[in-house]
Amino acid sequence: MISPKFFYDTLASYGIDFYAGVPDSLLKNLCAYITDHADAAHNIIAANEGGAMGLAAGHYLATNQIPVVYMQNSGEGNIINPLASLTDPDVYNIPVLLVIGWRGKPGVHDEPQHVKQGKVTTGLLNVMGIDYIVLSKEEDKAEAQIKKAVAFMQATKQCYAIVIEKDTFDAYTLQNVEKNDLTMSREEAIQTVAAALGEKDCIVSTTGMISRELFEYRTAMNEGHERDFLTVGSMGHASQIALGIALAKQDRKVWCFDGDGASIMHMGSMAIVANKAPKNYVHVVFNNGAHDSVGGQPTVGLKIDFPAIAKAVGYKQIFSVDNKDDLQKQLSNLEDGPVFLEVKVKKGNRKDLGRPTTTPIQNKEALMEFLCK
Ligand SMILES: Cc1ncc(C[n+]2csc(CCOP(=O)(O)OP(=O)(O)O)c2C)c(N)n1
Repeated sequence: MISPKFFYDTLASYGIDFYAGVPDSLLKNLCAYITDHADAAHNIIAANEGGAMGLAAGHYLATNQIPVVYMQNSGEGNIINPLASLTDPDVYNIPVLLVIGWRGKPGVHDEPQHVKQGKVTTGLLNVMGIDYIVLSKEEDKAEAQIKKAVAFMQATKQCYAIVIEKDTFDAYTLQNVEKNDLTMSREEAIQTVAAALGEKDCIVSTTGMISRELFEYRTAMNEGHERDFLTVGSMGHASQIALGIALAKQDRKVWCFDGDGASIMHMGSMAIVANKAPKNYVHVVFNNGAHDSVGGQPTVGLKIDFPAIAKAVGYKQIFSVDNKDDLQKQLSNLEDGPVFLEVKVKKGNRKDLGRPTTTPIQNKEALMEFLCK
């Protein structure tokens, strides 16, 4: 395996020291090392991977230094536009080193949301005309690959991708963990909100542990899963899926269980929810200030004023709570929506947290049947 320090230092030896990206579980150790070793001006956790490309391009324009964008392969969709219309040789021809975690690599078991993306990861690079290598797990070979990648980018000014397989990097534990006084766990908050739902209500939950914790709650309560749409992939779009349902099914309440990272990823969607103004819509953001599901790297979630944003775009009723009593009180106080409810929670999860045991297709079919009743 490769040590994150080796990778980071090798890039630094070529003057590559600017990082932007969205963290990934497969790159967890590398992302943690970058978070601990690059200062705030040299490591920017972006709202989404497309934004990271923009940051990288800006850094290159200002410094003439090759920047790095790190991401999960799920983020390829978010970078296709800047790859095609910003950095491409047909447009501005700007070199960015892409470091892409390869979830769902064919032949390696992974969750359903990674299967398709895993199959098309390198094909998308091919179609975009991006040269790439799959990083070797041996440091001397990896060093030679990086040397070749840098020489290519320096000569052509084109982007280049380093694709990272599972178990490429040695363990590294994040040291710079931002501390706060929050005490309620996300799971407790999810259970509290789910317990307050009406019989006909449905939930659209976001990518990562929020959906996993909701799924386990239903199982623990001996309930079915038909009321919940688990947005296992498509990070940042749960609020719009919920909006689509809420507009079409105005006789039932629709709840979006969002994360701070996910809602920031496509934050403009909040303005669309508020403007469409469905009375039956409740947007709950479980805000732990982190991308908890992929390693706990910080988001700006606890540094921004979510309620003020919700108010500015036009949500009708807005709350922010950080303990169970207040959460229960506000849940019994809900008026017509769209409602925005920020629930501040601490980081972390139960170590034995499972994964959904139903398939996405089963989930979809059960929900559609439930919505017809
Ligand atoms: C487009 C895209 N980029 C990155 C990921 C990887 N990913 C999955 S969950 C997650 C973090 C979600 O953070 P947040 O919404 O704050 O919820 P938390 O895990 O903290 O509960 C990330 C980055 C992804 N699934 N899709």
